[in-house]
Amino acid sequence: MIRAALIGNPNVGKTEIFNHLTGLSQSVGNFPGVTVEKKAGRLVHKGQEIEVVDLPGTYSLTSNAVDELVARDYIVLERPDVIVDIVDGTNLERNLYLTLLLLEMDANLVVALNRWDMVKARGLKIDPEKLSELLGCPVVPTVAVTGKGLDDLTNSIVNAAGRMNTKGKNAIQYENDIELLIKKVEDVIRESPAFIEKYPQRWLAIRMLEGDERVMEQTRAALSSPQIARILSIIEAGEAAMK
Ligand SMILES: Nc1nc2c(ncn2[C@@H]2O[C@H](COP(=O)(O)OP(=O)(O)OP(=O)(O)O)[C@@H](O)[C@H]2O)c(=O)[nH]1
Ligand SMILES: [Mg+2]
Repeated sequence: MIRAALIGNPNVGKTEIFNHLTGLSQSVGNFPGVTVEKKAGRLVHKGQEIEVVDLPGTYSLTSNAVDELVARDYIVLERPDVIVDIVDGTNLERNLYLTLLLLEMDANLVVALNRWDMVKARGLKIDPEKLSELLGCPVVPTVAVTGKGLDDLTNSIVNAAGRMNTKGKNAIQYENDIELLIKKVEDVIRESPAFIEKYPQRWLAIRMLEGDERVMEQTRAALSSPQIARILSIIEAGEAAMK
């Protein structure tokens, strides 16, 4: 069975897509924040069973906001095989922030370029193929309300699951000195196999360098004091170098 999760900013059409795919009916609303709990459903596509999870809307994965944690925890802890990032095509720039965060996590990503009907109606110029090239993942135009593009989307999910284990692909590379810091932090984290079994190590390292409070808390719980001291000194050295 393929496990796929639908993630995206609030009010972009995730639940509408979930309902079409699974035949279930979660409530859809014309305002953000309708989905507060994750919900799972199933479908069979060309003989392949797929479990789809509909997540509450989220703008980022670094935030400490409680309502964003459901989505973040699901993705980080449950590690679905494929993450389907539903993007509102009429609000592309804002939506792509989350897409970049997902790429940074080495997520096995498929992007649904939703509200394609409105993109067309407004005469917006978006080239899905070009976008796919830039992001390094499939981009499928969809119209959630009519179901247009959802068959293509499901095909892309199955294909993405087939090329699972893109780990280490690191779609986003930072400048050399930052990459070096990430590597140093990773070296420390790797000493605790239980910790990195739970979380992707590169993702953890980047969050620590970014000063993510929740990740630091979890780090303090998982690592020894000398290890934490080493990480803090890498962060400090990095901050000093960046000034
Ligand atoms: N025209 C058009 N409207 C859409 C499309 N997709 C979704 N909508 C509408 O957008 C609104 C939000 O859809 P939802 O499926 O509830 O969005 P969501 O992403 O689940 O929202 P949250 O759970 O609040 O994060 C609904 O009124 C949908 O009918 C689309 O492709 N085209
Ligand atoms: Mg929803």
